[in-house]
Amino acid sequence: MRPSFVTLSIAAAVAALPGTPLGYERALLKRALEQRTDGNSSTASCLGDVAETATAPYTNVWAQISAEDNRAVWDFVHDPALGLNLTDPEEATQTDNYVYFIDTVPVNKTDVLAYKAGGPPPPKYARVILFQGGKADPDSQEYMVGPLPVSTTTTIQPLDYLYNGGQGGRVPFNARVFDGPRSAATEPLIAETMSSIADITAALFQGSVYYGSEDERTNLSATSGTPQSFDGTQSFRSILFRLPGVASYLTPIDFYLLIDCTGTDSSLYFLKGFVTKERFFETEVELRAAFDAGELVQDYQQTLDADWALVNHKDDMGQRDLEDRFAPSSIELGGKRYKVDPEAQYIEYMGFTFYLSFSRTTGISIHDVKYKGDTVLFELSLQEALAQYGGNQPKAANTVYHDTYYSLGTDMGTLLEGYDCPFGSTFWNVSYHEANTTVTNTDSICIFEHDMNFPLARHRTGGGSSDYGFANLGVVKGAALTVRAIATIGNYDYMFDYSFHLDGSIEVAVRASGYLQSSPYYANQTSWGPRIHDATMGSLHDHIINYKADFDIVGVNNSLQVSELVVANVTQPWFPELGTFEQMKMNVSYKAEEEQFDWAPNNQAMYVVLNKNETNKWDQPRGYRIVPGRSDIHLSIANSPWSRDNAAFVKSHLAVTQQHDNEPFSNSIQNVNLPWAPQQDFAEFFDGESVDDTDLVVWFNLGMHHFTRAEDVPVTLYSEAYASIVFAPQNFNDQAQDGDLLNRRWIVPNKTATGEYVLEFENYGVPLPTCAVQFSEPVLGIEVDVTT
Ligand SMILES: *[C@@H]1O[C@H](CO)[C@@H](O)[C@H](O)[C@H]1NC(C)=O
Ligand SMILES: *[C@@H]1O[C@H](CO)[C@@H](O)[C@H](O)[C@H]1NC(C)=O
Ligand SMILES: *[C@@H]1O[C@H](CO)[C@@H](O)[C@H](O)[C@H]1NC(C)=O
Ligand SMILES: *[C@@H]1O[C@H](CO)[C@@H](O)[C@H](O)[C@H]1NC(C)=O
Ligand SMILES: *[C@@H]1O[C@H](CO)[C@@H](O)[C@H](O)[C@H]1NC(C)=O
Ligand SMILES: *[C@@H]1O[C@H](CO)[C@@H](O)[C@H](O)[C@H]1NC(C)=O
Ligand SMILES: *[C@@H]1O[C@H](CO)[C@@H](O)[C@H](O)[C@H]1NC(C)=O
Ligand SMILES: *[C@@H]1O[C@H](CO)[C@@H](O)[C@H](O)[C@H]1NC(C)=O
Ligand SMILES: *[C@@H]1O[C@H](CO)[C@@H](O)[C@H](O)[C@H]1NC(C)=O
Ligand SMILES: *[C@@H]1O[C@H](CO)[C@@H](O)[C@H](O)[C@H]1NC(C)=O
Ligand SMILES: *[C@@H]1O[C@H](CO)[C@@H](O)[C@H](O)[C@H]1NC(C)=O
Ligand SMILES: *[C@@H]1O[C@H](CO)[C@@H](O)[C@H](O)[C@H]1NC(C)=O
Ligand SMILES: [Cu+2]
Repeated sequence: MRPSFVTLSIAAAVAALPGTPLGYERALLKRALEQRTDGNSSTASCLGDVAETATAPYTNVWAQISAEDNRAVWDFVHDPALGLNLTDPEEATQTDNYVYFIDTVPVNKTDVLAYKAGGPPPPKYARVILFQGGKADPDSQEYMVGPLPVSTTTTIQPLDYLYNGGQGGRVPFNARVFDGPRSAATEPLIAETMSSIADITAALFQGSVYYGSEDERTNLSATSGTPQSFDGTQSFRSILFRLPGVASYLTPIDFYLLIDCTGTDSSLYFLKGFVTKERFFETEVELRAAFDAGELVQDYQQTLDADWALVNHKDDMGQRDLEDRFAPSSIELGGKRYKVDPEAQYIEYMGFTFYLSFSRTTGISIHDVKYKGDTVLFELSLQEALAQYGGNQPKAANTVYHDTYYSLGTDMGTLLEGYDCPFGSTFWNVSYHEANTTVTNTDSICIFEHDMNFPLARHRTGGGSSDYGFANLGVVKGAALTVRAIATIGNYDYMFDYSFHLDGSIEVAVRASGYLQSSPYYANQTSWGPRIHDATMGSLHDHIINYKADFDIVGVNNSLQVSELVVANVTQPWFPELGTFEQMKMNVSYKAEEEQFDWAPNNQAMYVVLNKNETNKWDQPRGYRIVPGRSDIHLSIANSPWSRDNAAFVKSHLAVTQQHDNEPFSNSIQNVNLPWAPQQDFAEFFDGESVDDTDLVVWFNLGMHHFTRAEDVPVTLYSEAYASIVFAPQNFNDQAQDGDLLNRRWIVPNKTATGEYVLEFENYGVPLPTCAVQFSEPVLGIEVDVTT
């Protein structure tokens, strides 16, 4: 498409409104028009400007290790003298030792606080995951290499202290990530088995055959989810076949292959059986007998052309009236009102200051959030995006995703200006290390201030002896700054938003779009979702997105106050006729110990993280309330074998723990294949420690119970698959923090000498802007290898 240019003129829009100023709304508009000419209107383009530069007060200590450090660490671990016996991952098989990835060891809070108090910068360490299939007892082991930069004092040691499962950073081979080499090792068995029954699959599924993923005749694709082990002593794949193509997630066929792939010797792998039509066949002989008896004829056939599953315009759906016009867009008309330090990934906005960091496993995190100079949060970060499915078939039943297992951060991709984020947003890259190179995903974080489309505050005081029927009207504009990234993890596009509001509140939101992981359609599986296409069913599942909020309300030592609304029977002497009557009141208490807990029924409790020793002008402890938003849920199932002991973090709405340097994460990235013997067990965090007047961490879940529907085709919609939470000041200040905002109007009817009333508008020196907005068709960035 050719670039298109649109010029938008506020003045023209206002001038076009007809009528004389009779009612006060019209008077407002007339005045708005007049204000254009009497203020300091900007004539600059409203889009072209870049954010002004801020200077971060200190180094971003949460930043990843640099490309140079990554290369040096790569060389360090590959030094033959170290004896790790590493193979190039590009050429490795599962029986070799090789680097899985190099990332950054989370910096200890203790060291950060010491640094901020004038101490030395925290030491930097690389986190190196080695897959050691070449060892006698094959495994995956994490190491920490540092301090960096690599020098003669650099050492390598097991990175065990992050994990409480008993084996530290070690994961047995059978539970380690099922990467390319492991997948390749199972391919001969799959190809051999499926080739042998090619006549059956061809007859049942419109000629579909599987002779191996690389074979030219193959026109089925094989997929299996996680877990692929229960406790690391066994390994298996529950494989679902699909018609290949861009929308294969929506074109599954009713055929499953179950294999055992325990250990590193692929000659020992074996067939566990086949499933189709909800029947299990342990051997090919049994399958063939049923086939020959005509029992496997399929009731529904998958579509061969999957155009229906693409997110393009559907010509056959017609067109809506006026939909050929460009849709409304949020633009920063007055110029950018935030400052950034791109080097330090530091942002200043309307009293807020904070840092960003990025990791290949968890994406973006927020650090050291201050509001008007006082600390609110030490860290706000994604921990895990979990999804668990259900169905009377092996693939859905055997699917629990932990998306950090797929290095969720590396899936944060380029955002389309004007569509994914407003025109004029600030775009930042994300980078991560891949072997000895560093990959950059361009424009994968966007930062923008946007209209809330509702005022932050307003009041029209009635009465007043004027023709206008009111004494005064005050309205404050509503705006917020959002930091956004979208990670496309296989089928799903998770949108992560962190929004900073003018009143000091902070909102966390997550949305999901993208393809359902669907099932072949079974007419009698109505308990697991509806039919959504010819041969496709939407599979019921839960998404639970786990976050960490390390509050430091004006200092590290905080408490979690619970104000429960209770009903009390009271008597009041001035109402003798009532005798005893019910009233509601607050029962205020503090969480004493570490605990996992749920939102109170009917949301009849307020949770506030506060500092008992820091009070506002009214002697109230300063705090932030945890305000439930939309869809704050936990996992529906507590005792599933697929998520039994490795997912405690998604089994309550909320949790509070004492902060510890060795408990930075609720989950581990290889936990998904260890549901019965977790590497990291969040439940172990709750060992009776105090959370009263100490450094505490709140963990919370957002998510969706995904009741699938026809409207999930072609993709799930962000409008509905949406969850949020808000942290709002609770006596943190002496009053609402809108009094210092100039973006407001104060309107008072004033009696002139002739006895008429005119509306006097106060604009506090912020007149309406005039600007020409020139849009250009957005361009998509690319991934580049930075070989510095
Ligand atoms: C090094 O690893 C290879 C597999 O990659 C293995 O065959 C070899 O025995 C190992 N060498 C030593 C000394 O462990
Ligand atoms: C798959 O390929 C076979 C030939 O190998 C062909 O006969 C059949 O029509 C194809 N099926 C589909 C679904 O494309
Ligand atoms: C993002 O990466 C591209 C490609 O390396 C580079 O040209 C651009 O300047 C980077 N953007 C920022 C904001 O650093
Ligand atoms: C990265 O590693 C590969 C394989 O070990 C090597 O061939 C290449 O030269 C290395 N590149 C850099 C930039 O170090
Ligand atoms: C659906 O019907 C089939 C055939 O009667 C049966 O084998 C299967 O168990 C049924 N599934 C469910 C979930 O009821
Ligand atoms: C608050 O003050 C008390 C008494 O002075 C002290 O024991 C406690 O450690 C203080 N707590 C914090 C969070 O400063
Ligand atoms: C209040 O007293 C009434 C009458 O005794 C009783 O029915 C009711 O349950 C009481 N309510 C509460 C909250 O105790
Ligand atoms: C008030 O809360 C405390 C702590 O949760 C609880 O033990 C007590 O029973 C509650 N009292 C009422 C009247 O609900
Ligand atoms: C962080 O703290 C833990 C627990 O005290 C300690 O074992 C570890 O060595 C520290 N890590 C770094 C990088 O200093
Ligand atoms: C925080 O509380 C701990 C006890 O839980 C105390 O040792 C420490 O000194 C306190 N820190 C501050 C900054 O008040
Ligand atoms: C109200 O009108 C009077 C008379 O025109 C004028 O002197 C005064 O400044 C006006 N007040 C305001 C608040 O504009
Ligand atoms: C216009 O800007 C100047 C300089 O910034 C300022 O002194 C003046 O008050 C402004 N006028 C209005 C009407 O805002
Ligand atoms: Cu979903």
